Amino acid sequence: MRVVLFNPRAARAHRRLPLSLLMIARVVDGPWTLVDANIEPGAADRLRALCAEGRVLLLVTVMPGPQLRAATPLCRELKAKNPDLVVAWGGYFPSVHPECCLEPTTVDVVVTGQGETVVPALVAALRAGADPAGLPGTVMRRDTIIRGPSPALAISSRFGPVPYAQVDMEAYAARTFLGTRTFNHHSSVGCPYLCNFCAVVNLYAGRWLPDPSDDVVRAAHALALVHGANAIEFHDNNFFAWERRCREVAEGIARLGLAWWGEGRIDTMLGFEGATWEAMARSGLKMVFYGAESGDDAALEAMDKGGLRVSDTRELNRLAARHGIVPEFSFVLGNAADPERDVALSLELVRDLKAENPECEIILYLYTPVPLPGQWNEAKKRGFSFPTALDGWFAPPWTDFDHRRVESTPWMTPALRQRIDDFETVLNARFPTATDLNLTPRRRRLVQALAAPRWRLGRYAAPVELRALLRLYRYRRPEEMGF
Ligand code: B12
Repeated sequence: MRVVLFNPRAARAHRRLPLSLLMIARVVDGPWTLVDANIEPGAADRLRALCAEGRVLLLVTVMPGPQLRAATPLCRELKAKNPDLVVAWGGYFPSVHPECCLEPTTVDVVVTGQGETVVPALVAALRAGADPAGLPGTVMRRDTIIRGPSPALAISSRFGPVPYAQVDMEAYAARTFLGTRTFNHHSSVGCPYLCNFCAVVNLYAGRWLPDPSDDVVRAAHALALVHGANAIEFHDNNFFAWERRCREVAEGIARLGLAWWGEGRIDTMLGFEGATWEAMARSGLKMVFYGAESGDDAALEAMDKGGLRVSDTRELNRLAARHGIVPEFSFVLGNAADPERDVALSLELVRDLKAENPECEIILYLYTPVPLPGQWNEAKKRGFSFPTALDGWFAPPWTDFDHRRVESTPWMTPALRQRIDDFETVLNARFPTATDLNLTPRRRRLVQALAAPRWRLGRYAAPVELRALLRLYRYRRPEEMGF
């Protein structure tokens, strides 16, 4: 049985190594073929031809949103044309909504969580002609839904290095604000926290297994010295969860002259020693993405942020500025208990953060339910539910649901959403993100000057002139360019 790995096209043009699949490729016994619709214009046709050769196991990675919309009709078409084709989906969407994916015309197997621990047994069972239903980490539909037990997580680097030699690395060398040849890496599995708005908890339930620092340093060396990387984005859910590893990695990569980026927790990094911050700054760490989430302590508590306080966010902002490492603060606005208060206090916090450190980056999301105790219970109580069939995800409001930009919860009103949008437009114009490469210095100065009076006076309502200018300049928000 031939193994074909497919990365459906994501929303925006992005050149990032499809690590979800490359990590799995390491455990496939025998040859495999990768088809990546994000870099290959004729990807769907190549996939059609490969599947037509017969006896194919098609492994598809699916994120909510555009990848789901691209993968669903294509898998239906491929399965209709090739009756012996076995389609397995994994990744965030199927892991959170497995039953919804298991439509016999579309998907045969859902793999939940870390794929490396599941795929060897799945391939072996299919090659032996055995029924894989009930295998650890799988969900399948028979007369009922059969869910295998959860396999233990495994340290990812134990499965070997990412198979760079078998992909067109030039196609993935991306120009970003970090460098002209940016590659992505992923050096841990899961996240040790249980924030109740984050889909990572659905997959990993508070478990976190980091690759040893030597393996991370080795991967960075390969990217820099063999593939010419001058920047690395660490896409780990929580790269900075363990101080000693951060320091060892920073020291190990310092001589490579890389610029790098990663995601971390405010409270963890506030506890790091000064020497660790200095080592990270020396090694080229340029920016860290943090979940600030809210300017309201009550909302942070309701989100299970593990004791994070608003004052921590303020302190981290100052600490990071002292070390010259830009903090990128992400907010998840629209908490169930009191969305008005949450939004008001959060926008106030954004103003303060900008006043203290104008270089800090701000990302505003709206709360999007994930099935976890907490706000989800509140959402359900108020009549919220997910579609139960795949097609349900392709009609409004679900089409934009997972972009976390639409008012999807019963308590988020269009007026409040508009207020956030207006504020964000003025914020973007007054402090355009450093990550947007489209914006020339002249244009940057112009939008800033135009937005300055509104920002100073706190007049955010209907900033039509700023919206028009940002649209004209095709302004890209940080989360669109950041990773
Ligand atoms: C890189 C990235 C992107 C990239 C592209 C990713 C791609 N697949 O091509 C871009 C920038 C395009 C992107 C966009 C979005 N993203 Co994104 N993204 C990530 C990020 C940072 C890393 C993904 C990654 O490569 N991980 C590394 C690999 C090794 O891990 P993995 O993907 O989990 O894969 C493992 C398992 O899931 C499983 N697996 C995965 N696929 C498959 C397939 C099979 C067949 C099997 C067996 C197993 C399997 O095995 C893999 C190896 O262990 C994650 C956060 C994270 N750290 O994971 C968010 C994340 C996946 N993104 C997320 C979201 C919400 C989005 C957006 C929808 C929203 C937005 N506002 O940007 C958009 C739209 C995407 C789209 N559909 O077009 C959420 C998903 C949450 C959810 N509710 O499901 C995440 C988890 C971030 C978060 N913490 O909220 N993203």
